[in-house]
Amino acid sequence: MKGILRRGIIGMTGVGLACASMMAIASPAHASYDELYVKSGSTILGKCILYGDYDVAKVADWRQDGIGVYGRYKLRSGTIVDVNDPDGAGGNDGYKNWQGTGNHVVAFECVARDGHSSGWLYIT
Ligand SMILES: [Ca+2]
Repeated sequence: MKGILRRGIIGMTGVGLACASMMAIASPAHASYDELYVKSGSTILGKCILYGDYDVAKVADWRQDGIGVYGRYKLRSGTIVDVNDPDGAGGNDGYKNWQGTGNHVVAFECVARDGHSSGWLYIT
């Protein structure tokens, strides 16, 4: 009786592990969300986001001040791509998608065209 109970518990643990590994396969391999703000003092000039599997970029200029904001995204291939939002807080966010290209972002920074920068964030 004791032996059967113990086997039952061990069996359940095995099922639990199988479920956990199946869930890991079902979910995206590198689901990500990282954001950077570019600021002038305490004023936020814009925001740059990386999401998807480190392969979707979105850039938003927060202030209609005549100065655009761009995200500078460095890809695994070594190519650097600037994703631009010209100016203003309107709905024209910069957007770039590398899904299905086999490429993804390894580092990015958020830059205002007056020279302010968030500094680089390296994806590890
Ligand atoms: Ca602006």
